[in-house]
Amino acid sequence: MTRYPFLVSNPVPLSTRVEKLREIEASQRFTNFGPVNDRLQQRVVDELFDGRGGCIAVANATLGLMIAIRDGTMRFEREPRRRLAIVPSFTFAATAHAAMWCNYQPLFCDVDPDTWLPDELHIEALLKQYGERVAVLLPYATFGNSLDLGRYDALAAKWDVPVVVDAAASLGSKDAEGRQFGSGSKHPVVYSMHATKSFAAHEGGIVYSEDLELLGRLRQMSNFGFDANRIVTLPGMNAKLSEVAALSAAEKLSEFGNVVEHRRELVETYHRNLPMLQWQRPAGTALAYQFCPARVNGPGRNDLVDAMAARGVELRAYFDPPLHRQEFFADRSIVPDLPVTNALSRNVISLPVHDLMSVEDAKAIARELRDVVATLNIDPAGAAD
Ligand code: T4K
Repeated sequence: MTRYPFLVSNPVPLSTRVEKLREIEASQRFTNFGPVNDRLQQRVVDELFDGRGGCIAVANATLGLMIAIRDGTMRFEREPRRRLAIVPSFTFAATAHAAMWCNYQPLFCDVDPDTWLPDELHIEALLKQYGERVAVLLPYATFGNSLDLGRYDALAAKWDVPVVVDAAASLGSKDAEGRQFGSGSKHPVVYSMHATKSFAAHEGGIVYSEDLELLGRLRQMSNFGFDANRIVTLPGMNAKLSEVAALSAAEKLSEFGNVVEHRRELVETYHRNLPMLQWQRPAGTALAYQFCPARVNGPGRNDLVDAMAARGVELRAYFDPPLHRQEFFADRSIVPDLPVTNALSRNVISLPVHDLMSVEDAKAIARELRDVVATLNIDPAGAAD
């Protein structure tokens, strides 16, 4: 029996917000940029981004990525050679899918062995090698870690390519200056509010940028490309967030500070109680921790996951297999040598972190894990296999 589930989704229970649901029903405004959406967007900018820049709410982060990629690459529409999107393989399927829906072929880059962020030197080497075939850079802010956006500004300028940031797990993560990761970015930065994220709504996404004109285009693209006269002047789809979904997100925003603080305590408990594991090196000042990833070097990762499951502790291994080892992507992508991704994905585990867990639960899970490591004779601090 599972005593400690990997994840328990915790969106705000809307059954306790009946008055607010009634207001939506009474307004007869259910979607298409209604007042609950407007207020959510304003509050996200004010409360998470200190009033800097702007954002649009979208139905989910995958659609947010798609419209942002489409917008950034529109200037290449008549350049048939520009067909590549540089994407890490150590990410969730959505990053590469978003590029492929926009008709770009993933060109996978490796990650840094310590921060697990996309390796900018490898990206630059790929840009040198593939030059004008590259249409877009799609870095993922791995597990909420902070990308150095200044480096991406420089790459974008030097190679004349747009950048779209996949920051799916980054709401609540702080950059090196202590600001919400993404603050002040001129590129679109896309966050998820999926039920499994620390910022758990039901479904939903936020696209943030300091470039308000860019956001205006994305808003139009999210509504079939209609301009103010309902004439289509941009590529369009339906990526709008409903008013009920926006309510779910707004209610989560009100408690989000406590959510992040609690998750930080759980992860610090793991760090203190499992000193033999290798942790992701934070590049910013804080992470929002959708879960707690760690690296277990030496063979035995799968045995460890199975042994923990037998003790009622559910672990996961995000992201194993990485994208380039999944046939669908492998058949349709360019796969250079990815030594760090290969080693990291073989050794990674994700420890449970969720709002309903206590610090005592994290200690108990750590005890079980120490015991399993000793029983299986795994050397987590050993050399990577
Ligand atoms: N880019 C990146 C890098 C991402 O990680 C994601 C999403 C995206 C883009 C796209 O964002 P969205 O378009 O979704 O806004 C889960 C999430 O479904 C997915 O959103 C997330 N990344 C990914 C990292 O995790 P799965 O396929 O692993 O989910 P699943 O169904 O196995 O659930 C994970 C755990 O959560 C299970 O233990 C069950 C539990 N759970 C799940 C749901 C849906 C619940 O307790 N309640 C629930 O309602 O992808």
